[in-house]
Amino acid sequence: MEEKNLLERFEAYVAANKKIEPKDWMPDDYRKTLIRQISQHAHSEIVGMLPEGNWITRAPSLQRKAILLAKVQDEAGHGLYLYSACETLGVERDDTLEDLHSGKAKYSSIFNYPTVSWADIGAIGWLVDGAAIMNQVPLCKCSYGPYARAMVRVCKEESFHQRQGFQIMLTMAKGTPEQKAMAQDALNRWWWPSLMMFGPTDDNSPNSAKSMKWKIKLFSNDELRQRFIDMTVPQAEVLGLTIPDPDLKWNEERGHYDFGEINWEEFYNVIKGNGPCNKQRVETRRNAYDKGAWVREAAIAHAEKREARRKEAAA
Ligand code: FAQ
Repeated sequence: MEEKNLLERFEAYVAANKKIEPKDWMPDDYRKTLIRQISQHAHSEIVGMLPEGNWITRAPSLQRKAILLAKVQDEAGHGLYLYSACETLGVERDDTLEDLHSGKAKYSSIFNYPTVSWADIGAIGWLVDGAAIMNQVPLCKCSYGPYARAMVRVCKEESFHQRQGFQIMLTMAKGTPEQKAMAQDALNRWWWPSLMMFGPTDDNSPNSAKSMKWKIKLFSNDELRQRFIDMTVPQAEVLGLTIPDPDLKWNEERGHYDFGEINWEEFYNVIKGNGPCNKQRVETRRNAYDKGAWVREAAIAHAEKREARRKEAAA
């Protein structure tokens, strides 16, 4: 079939909300956009393990340690589903990881901020997982089958993570004045970076037009950011904490909260690699990859042995 006809058929398929599968014809740009977004999403999950991993041994009780350990493990799992989804598009996992290690590929800006107190673990679960869910629930209905299916399980786990974060914040906010102050301090530091997770404003989002046309993205960056704010403000009220934005105000006419200006200079600085922890995060990932070489080799040797045994038994 001619390229033009293939494209028309592809677009009609997407318009009818059908899923594109790995062996289906797809425009090169669709494939490239998916590889970019899914690999960056996978990198975000595994880099996202680092700020929280930092607190596993220091969590305040055995139960909190066990919960945090399980959450961080879930994030490793999300990274694995996403790298697998990415591989269905014809790229090698090692190449995508190389892009992370060389600084060519991005990962979410949020994971370049430090976790300085236990309350930060609450704020990450409540705000960062909250923002991740807002962005990712629509991805369960995106046009690419393997990505959409991976997202279903990811979102279920993220909603558990969000609740555990809120529960930590609630315990601290209702605790001693010092604990409440720690929770407020964490909210002050994580609020604005959480809003940046949704990406630049729609006017400054070069990838949105194509991604929305192809139903990779179903809602724009600004739409999802607004939804997140509208959902989170009442939750802060339940906690008795103050969102650090003097311009935050319910707008009856719009039916949404108005909010203050995001510091876009900070955002672009962080995604260029100059945030507080960028260098440390990439260095940690690179070391983990190098030190894990023997595990990958052993896993391959084991798989080869099993395959040889299976063939022998079948012969
Ligand atoms: N950080 O044209 P757009 C999580 C880049 S997972 C860094 O608007 P797009 C789980 C963007 O890549 C969090 N870079 O781009 C967890 C592009 O650069 P490029 C990750 C950002 O793709 C929780 C450029 O700016 N979630 O949190 C950011 O249409 C707790 C222009 O931007 C996903 O990856 C940013 N915040 O929209 C784990 C979800 N924003 O690539 C541990 C899937 C933008 O051309 C603990 N991804 N950029 O060089 C998406 O939905 C989209 O990719 C957006 C960006 C919305 C992130």
